[in-house]
Amino acid sequence: MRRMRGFALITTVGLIALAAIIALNYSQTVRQEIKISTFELDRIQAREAAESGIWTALKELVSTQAEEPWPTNSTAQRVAFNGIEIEVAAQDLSGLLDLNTASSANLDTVLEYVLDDAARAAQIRDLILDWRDPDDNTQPFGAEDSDYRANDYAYGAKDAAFHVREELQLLLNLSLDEYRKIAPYVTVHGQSNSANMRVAPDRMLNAMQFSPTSEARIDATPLRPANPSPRSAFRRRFARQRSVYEIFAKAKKGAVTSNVSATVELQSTGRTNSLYTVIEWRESWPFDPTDPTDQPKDEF
Ligand SMILES: [Ca+2]
Ligand SMILES: [Ca+2]
Repeated sequence: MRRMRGFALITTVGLIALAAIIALNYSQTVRQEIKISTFELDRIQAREAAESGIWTALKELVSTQAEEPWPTNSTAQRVAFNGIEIEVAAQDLSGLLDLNTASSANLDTVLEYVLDDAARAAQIRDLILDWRDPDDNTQPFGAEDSDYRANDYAYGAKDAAFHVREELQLLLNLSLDEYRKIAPYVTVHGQSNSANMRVAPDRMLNAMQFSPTSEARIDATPLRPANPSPRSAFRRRFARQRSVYEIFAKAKKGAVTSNVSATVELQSTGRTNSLYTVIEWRESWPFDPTDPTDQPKDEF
């Protein structure tokens, strides 16, 4: 009888211990889930805030009533959404160098500044020219179909316009590091042989201003009059053939940082009843637009 009681006691103690272990595990799991939920909530709120930053900038860009139009040279602006501070920078893409229309001299200027290597700059300049020109005649340091074939590439020179900035990475032997250095200076939406210095970001001003070979001339006219008229600002903004902007927004919530970027074209005619078209939307930044240096970031 005593032995049976002893056995029952051991069993009971064992069961209590097991229950305690299960309860402990359960509470740890709950704590873990709460932590994950908080992180997930922060992630959602940060993303929502960053997206609202894009729409805020877009609203400013299309607004005809703005007393002080937003800077479009990548100068960071701060706005808030649901108590979350957002950093937003808009870049008029005529302020960057167009891969399709940039003159050979201007490509050279920017590439030499960015790479700090005149010989390599000349090579990449010629690779760009051969990629976009329709002929099969190789530039002195460039590459056409036969050169790509000789290097075991499955494709040749495109002989047509760059469609996106990232296409640069397809050029013969162009490294990822070189691409990351060049990317912040170039676009496919500039539509000019040079960069518009009045809306160029600081890094582009540095690249163009300090080069003796630069073809760019700084226009001394201020970007806008001291007391801007919204109507004239509107007309000026839409006077160009196309107005394309790249907008960057960053929002932080808790331990989460959300970066969103968008390329948008503002419409000048009523063909589509829409004031803008989103050309690209990214859940990341291709580079830090507010960084005045040309050092690439790791979080590409
Ligand atoms: Ca060629
Ligand atoms: Ca070609």
